[in-house]
Order: sequence, then structure tokens, then C-alpha cells
Amino acid sequence: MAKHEYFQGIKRVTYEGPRSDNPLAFRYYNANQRVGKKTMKEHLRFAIAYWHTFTGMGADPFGAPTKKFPWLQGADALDRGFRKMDAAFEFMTKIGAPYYCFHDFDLVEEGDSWKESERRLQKMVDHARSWQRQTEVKLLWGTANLFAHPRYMNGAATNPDFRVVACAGWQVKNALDATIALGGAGYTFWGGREGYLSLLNTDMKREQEHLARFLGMARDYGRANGFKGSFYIEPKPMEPSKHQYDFDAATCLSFLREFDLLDDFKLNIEVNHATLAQHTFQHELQVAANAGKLGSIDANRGDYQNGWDTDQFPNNVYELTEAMLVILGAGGFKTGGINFDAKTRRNSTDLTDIFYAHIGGMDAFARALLAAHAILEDGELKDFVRQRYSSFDKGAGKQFASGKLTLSDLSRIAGVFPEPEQISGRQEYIENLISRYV
Ligand code: XLS
Ligand code: NI
Ligand code: NI
Repeated sequence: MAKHEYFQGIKRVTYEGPRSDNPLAFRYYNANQRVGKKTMKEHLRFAIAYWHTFTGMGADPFGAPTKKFPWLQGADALDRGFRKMDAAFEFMTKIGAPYYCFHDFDLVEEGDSWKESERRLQKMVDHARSWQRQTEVKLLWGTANLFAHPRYMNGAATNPDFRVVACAGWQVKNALDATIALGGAGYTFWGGREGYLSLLNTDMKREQEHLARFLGMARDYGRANGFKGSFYIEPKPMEPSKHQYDFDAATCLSFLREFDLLDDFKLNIEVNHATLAQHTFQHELQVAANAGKLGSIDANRGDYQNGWDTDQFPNNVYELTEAMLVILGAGGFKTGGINFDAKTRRNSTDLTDIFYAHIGGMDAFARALLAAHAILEDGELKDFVRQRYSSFDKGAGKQFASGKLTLSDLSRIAGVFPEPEQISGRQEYIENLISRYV
């Protein structure tokens, strides 16, 4: 165990029920409460994002960091890495999160040589392994930061300079090794710089072919070295690049299909990325689920007035209920989970704020899970949708759906009927039905 307690005065956060007014207790998230066939903990599989929570110090394009994390005060990089990890495991244990996610260089700062970086990473992996043994916290997924270093300004796997692509390969190999060593259930690719700023200097076709080649190499390496978890692609339309190749779920699926990568990759859907692509989160989840590729989610929320990834903590129970309907409908998480890719605001500078943020997010998802489960149990919503399409379950409608009719048949059948009567879509009725459970 760590010698030092970073979150002093905060005990393990427990469930106290909806009537509690203790700001450091859960009012809905009750880890071992059964909801259908699984406990809340098994359904939701919460993960803490190492980058926002322990590394993100509140800097923005207009100002210096505001957060004085005591674990980042150490004298040298490894020392800071160890302290940060001690703080992370203390936090994750106190909040009761079963998982975490990291980028390679969230764990420890990159060194000034390949060798030094690898040495540091190795030390951090050993430290994490020992923490995982002492606690029940596990790794949901690992990833490589292929966007922060200046060498990636023109892309990582899609960089026009092969030497930079090789650097990205070095990083992904190490990040995969770390993920495998720590028993990670997944490995994520988020391509913030895999895209372009101007088409005038870009060979888009070539870059996309390189990206596919690179992903295939990572898959082969992972599989050959014992990685049995899921590979995820995390769609995002823009920011930091102007045009990103993994624009949204549909774009990613068509890319994976084109390059024959669909068998090994699933999607990691992030709320704020969905809204940046002008979709709802639910829409993106459903597109992934329809292809059998709904792997994991990055939970956060955007801002209605701002057009960028504000990564706020989720708090809209109605919207989350709609999302949980899709997730439960698709059979729930297998290797994936709910990673809070969210950060406290720049002016939330107390360490306790990190607890309030996660408690709020976890409670919001717990309420949404309860509501969505009850809605599915009740069955009216499902029946309504089934009924809406029931003309395809019999007679000519069924023949059409199974490909037994021609366009001429349709034309002949249309002539037999009078003008179809109006059938209401009843959106408001259905919305009220959801409200009853929220
Ligand atoms: C950035 C992404 C990033 C990924 C991991 O917008 O959400 O945090 O989740 O690289
Ligand atoms: Ni994300
Ligand atoms: Ni994001």
C-alpha cells in the first residue's frame, strides 16, 4: 500500500439511498444490487480515465494549469509516475470503480530517448501490476497517445513521413505489451491526428490505406502475443484535425469493412464525439449495435452552446436512459464498459471535486440503468415498435422483406389497395412512457 494518503478525510464512498443528503455517498449506484440477471457493477463496468482525472491539470488554450495535484509535485518523472499511480489506485478504491483506462504516457512522462521511455513504462507496468493485485481494480483498456507529441503534427499511422509511422508503431507495440501484461480487456485506437487539415497537401486514399495496414499490424501483433481482448476504434469527426478519418460509427464500420478488419475491431462510442458529428449518442450506439460492433463507451457530455469536446460529466438521466435502452437491447457490455472520459472544470480545483464528479456520473448511469431495465421489462415500448412494423410479418409484406417480390409486384399490389390510412408515430406518447420511469 502507498505510504501517503492523497484524498485525506474521504472514506470509501458507499450507497446510502435516494434520501441521503451526504454529497460523498451514492444515492442510486448500489454495486451489488441486482438488476435483472446482473448486478449494477456487472452491468455498468465503470472505468476511470487516467488522463483527465490524474493528469489533466486544467490548462486551456488561454491559461496555465489551475490544479495543484499533490502527486505531480515530485522531483523526477518516475517519482511523479509512482505517486500519480498511488493516488489513482487510492481514488479508484475509494470510489469503488472496478476498472481504469490509460494512454502509455499518462502513466509516466515520455523520456528523451526510446530506451528511457521504455524503462519508465516498464517500471510503471510493474507498479500497476502490484496495485492490481492488492486491490480489485482491473484494466478496461489501454491505448497509445499518438497525438500530443510534436512528431505527430501531420498524423501518426497516416503521417506522410514513414519514419513517423514507425514511431507510432513503436509506441503501439509498447502500449499493447503493457495492456497484455496488465490483463487489459481491451485496446483502443482514437485517431485524433489521423486525418488532415488541408486536402491540398494530402493524399487521402494513401493515408487511409496506411491506417488500415497499421491497424492490421497491431491486431496481428496483439493476437500473436496473447491479447484476447477487444480492439476498439473510437470515432470522432474533428478536433484536433479538421477532417478525421474515423468521423462517426457508420464511417468507421465502412472503413473496417473495406479493409477487411471487421472481425477484430469493435467501436468505442463517446457521447461528446457523437454530438460533434451532429448525431445523438443513442444514434451512434444503435449504428454500432446493428453491426454487432458495440464494444464500449466513453461517457461524458458536451455543451449545448459550444462546438467542441468539453468532456463534462454526464448528468442527463433522460438521455442516458435512451442510451441504456440501446446498450441493454444489444445485450450489454462484454469486454467493454463505461469509461468516464470526462474532466472536472478548470475552476473545480479541490480534490473532493473529483469525487463529486464521479459520484454524479455513476448515480446518473445507475438511474438510467434502472429506468431502462424497467421499461424493457414492462414491454410496452418494444411491443409498440414491433407492432409498428407488423405489416412486414405476414402476407405480401413478409414476402417483400424476404426478397420474394419485384418492383412490378409492388406496383400491382399498390393498385389493389385504397390510399393507406394514416398511422400515428406517437412520439409524444412514447416520450411520456420513458418519463414515467426516469
Ligand atoms: C479525445 C478522445 C480520447 C480517447 C483516448 O477526444 O476521447 O480521450 O478516448 O485516446
Ligand atoms: Ni474518448
Ligand atoms: Ni473525446
